[in-house]
Amino acid sequence: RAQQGFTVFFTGLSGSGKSTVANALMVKLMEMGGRPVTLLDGDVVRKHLSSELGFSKEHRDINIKRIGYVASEITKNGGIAICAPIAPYTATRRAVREMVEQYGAFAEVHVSTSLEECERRDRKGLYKLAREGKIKEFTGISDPYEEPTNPELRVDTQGIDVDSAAHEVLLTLESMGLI
Ligand code: GGZ
Repeated sequence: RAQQGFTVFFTGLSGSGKSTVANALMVKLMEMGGRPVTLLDGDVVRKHLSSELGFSKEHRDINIKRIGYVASEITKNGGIAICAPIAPYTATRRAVREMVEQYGAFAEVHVSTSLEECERRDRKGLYKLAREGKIKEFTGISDPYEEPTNPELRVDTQGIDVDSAAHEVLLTLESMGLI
């Protein structure tokens, strides 16, 4: 039978490497051909789908559920959805999993790069602003991040390159019988 659709759901702190690994994974999956691949990246979604939302728990939950809904539709139609938001709340991640699993498989990938390392990188200068109190409710600094307890994969981008991290995700998908 035709291969089922699935969703790869990255979660992790700002600057953990979610987007970078998600992009590398997208390229690898596209090269394999077969199914269409759709990337729902955190900041792109915020720009096009959730532009009116802020970072309160309520707004983050709405944002994640929108991403989950789109991913579930893609999965339903046999495609591959790659999501890469922070998604700090366990219950909300579980709700998305349940939405997607009605139609196909769900692989949660915890990009577990430590707060210390994310803050050391501070690629966009946001951690500095958060420390100064200029950005409120910043994940890891002044807002919670609930660590996933049972992700399909955990990958720390400190000490492993992007390509290897994306390869680990591919191996996980292979072991799940999805590719
Ligand atoms: C966390 C924030 C915040 C606050 C702005 N907390 O590194 P970035 O810049 O590009 O990724 C972060 C992005 C997080 O949006 P998400 O939609 O992924 O978050 S959630 O899943 O919680 O809805 C960061 C930027 O937005 N950003 N303010 N207060 N990240």
